[in-house]
Amino acid sequence: MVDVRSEPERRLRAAGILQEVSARLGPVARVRLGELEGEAFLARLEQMHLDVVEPLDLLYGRRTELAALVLDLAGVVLDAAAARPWPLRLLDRRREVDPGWFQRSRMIGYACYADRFGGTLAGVRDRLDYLAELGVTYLHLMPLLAPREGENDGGYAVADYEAVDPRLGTMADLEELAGELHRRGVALCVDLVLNHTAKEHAWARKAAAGDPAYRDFYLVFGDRTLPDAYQRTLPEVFPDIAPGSFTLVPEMGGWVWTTFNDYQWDLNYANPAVFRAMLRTMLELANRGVDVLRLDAVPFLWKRMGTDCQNQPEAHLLAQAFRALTRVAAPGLLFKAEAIVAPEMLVQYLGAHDRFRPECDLAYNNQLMVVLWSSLAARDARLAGRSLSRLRPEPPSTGWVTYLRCHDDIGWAVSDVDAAATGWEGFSHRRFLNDFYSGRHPGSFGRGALFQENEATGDARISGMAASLCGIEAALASGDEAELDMAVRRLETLYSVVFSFGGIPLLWMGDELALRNDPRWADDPAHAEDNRWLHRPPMDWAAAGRRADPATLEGRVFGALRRLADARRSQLALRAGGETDLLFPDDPHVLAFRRRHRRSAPLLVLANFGDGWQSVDAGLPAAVGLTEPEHVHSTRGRLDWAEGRLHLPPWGFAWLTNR
Ligand code: OTU
Repeated sequence: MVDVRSEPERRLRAAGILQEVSARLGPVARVRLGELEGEAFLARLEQMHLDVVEPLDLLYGRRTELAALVLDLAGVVLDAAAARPWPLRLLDRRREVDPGWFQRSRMIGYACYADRFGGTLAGVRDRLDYLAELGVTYLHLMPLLAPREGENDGGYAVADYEAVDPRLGTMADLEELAGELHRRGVALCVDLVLNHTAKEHAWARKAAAGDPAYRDFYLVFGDRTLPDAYQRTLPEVFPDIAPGSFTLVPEMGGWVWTTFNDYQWDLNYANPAVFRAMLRTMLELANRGVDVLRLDAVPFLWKRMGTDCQNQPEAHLLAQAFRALTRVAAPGLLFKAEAIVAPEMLVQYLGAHDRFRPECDLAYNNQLMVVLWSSLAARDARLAGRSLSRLRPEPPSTGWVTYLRCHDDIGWAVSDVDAAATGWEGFSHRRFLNDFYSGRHPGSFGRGALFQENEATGDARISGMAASLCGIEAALASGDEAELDMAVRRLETLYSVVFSFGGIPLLWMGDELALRNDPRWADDPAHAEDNRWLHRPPMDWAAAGRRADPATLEGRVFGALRRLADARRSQLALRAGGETDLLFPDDPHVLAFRRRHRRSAPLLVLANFGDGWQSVDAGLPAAVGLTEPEHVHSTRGRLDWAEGRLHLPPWGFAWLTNR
């Protein structure tokens, strides 16, 4: 990005442009929104000049007349503000007064496919009492907009952003569900697949029919020269099912950029018309009652020759401009970044750049997820401590989404540097993890499967449900009760970290019942090529029926997660916006960190990844400010102090606070 203007110059120009736009739009806004709301709308617009005009200038300033673009987009936003239903405006009002609403320790997330959980959107609504039992306040429904027919990458190939998948219901059903969730104090998160559309989307069809305006919505190359040049530095996301990043499409007269599957065409964000169209889509969903947009594959939005075409500065500028503009109409809307990237690049999606630039409010903490599984297999928490301590802190107005499993595979984002500092070799450790979780390692309790093994690089990722990866599946198969106890403990301890690291913990559907891999995952021919369906089983409502019985596996796991949720709610230190400090105890099996928030007592979390009793120096709590350590929650419901040490049972955890 070469920009000849200096930053102060750009700022002045930005402020000037927004003043002008605001003056032109002002009278209309006051009429359409009323005096009070019109004034608030204009104030938001003007306040955001740094977040809107600057990014747009850098993105499109050389291609279009900036003032006209801003005026046009502000008009799109005003239309959305005028169409915003009253109940949502009331929510906005609350959230503007209380911008930390999503950071509270009462926030507990749950992610599922609507069809696999409840059949339809109406079916999901009928199951909300179940989620209430778990204390869920944040519901992420996997892609639910109309996808292409047949293979659609789990809904990540959208054919129509304006319609709900007809098998799930209608937009009216979505509105009704959102309304019911809001009455229950639950926020709704929905996927926005913005990097690509299905090749069946109307934009793609028009492009293929020769409409030049729509052709410019995609990235098309007449011959292989540029694709080959790009491909030299592009990693393959699906080397096995969709090798390469370009697809020859005769109707388009060339090669179309397809980062993921060949039916998913990447959008051309260098074209402001694409930005405008996606902005409208976002506002439309916000006005249906969606509270959080999960920005799918956001690192991929901008391409640059000679790079891996991920995490480019422009991808951040796009997210910043989208956020600022959508907020003007829907101040209660949040963005969640789905950026499964190297740890040093992650916090940038939360706005941590050279200066804070509001970007996404939430981001998946992929690093935590990866090192939890790494610690479990290695029975060693040192790598986890080291790499998590290197994670730059998230800006105080944002938060992590912490999780153990999701619908995707686990990619071993373990840096060679962190591995070396632990005395391991990065590549062999990643290979060990693949062997361990695919069950090939001698004595392994993991029952997952390799995903996208890359012959050329030796890389692979892992598919599998948490219960299968942590040993529950293996223990059930062998009928070994003691081993089952240990496996349940592993699951509980992993989640004890997810629930206490800070941010919103997100449960993946089925983990609360220890659901295992779906043995019938390949039955659907549209899924057979993609073993991520192993860990996307249909909800087992019969198993859920046993959740109140502590003598059953389901009862034990469900009860454990409920207790974690209850304990979490009582701890102010767990709200997002606080700080997580990694500690380095004298036992390599124990992961230890302190969670702090300026309004509360600290919380000390200890998790034992060893298969025997382990201990930390009894002075550790005092050393981090817990002079009168008090038990909050733990595997055994009490703290075991002996001989100057605090002892943790095999695979056990403990939460302590200061009396
Ligand atoms: C996402 O994942 C979704 O979560 C996947 O289910 C989709 O297949 C994919 O996008 C395409 O829509 O590479 O292996 O840094 O890691 O966007 C999964 C982000 C992926 C990428 C992520 C992507």
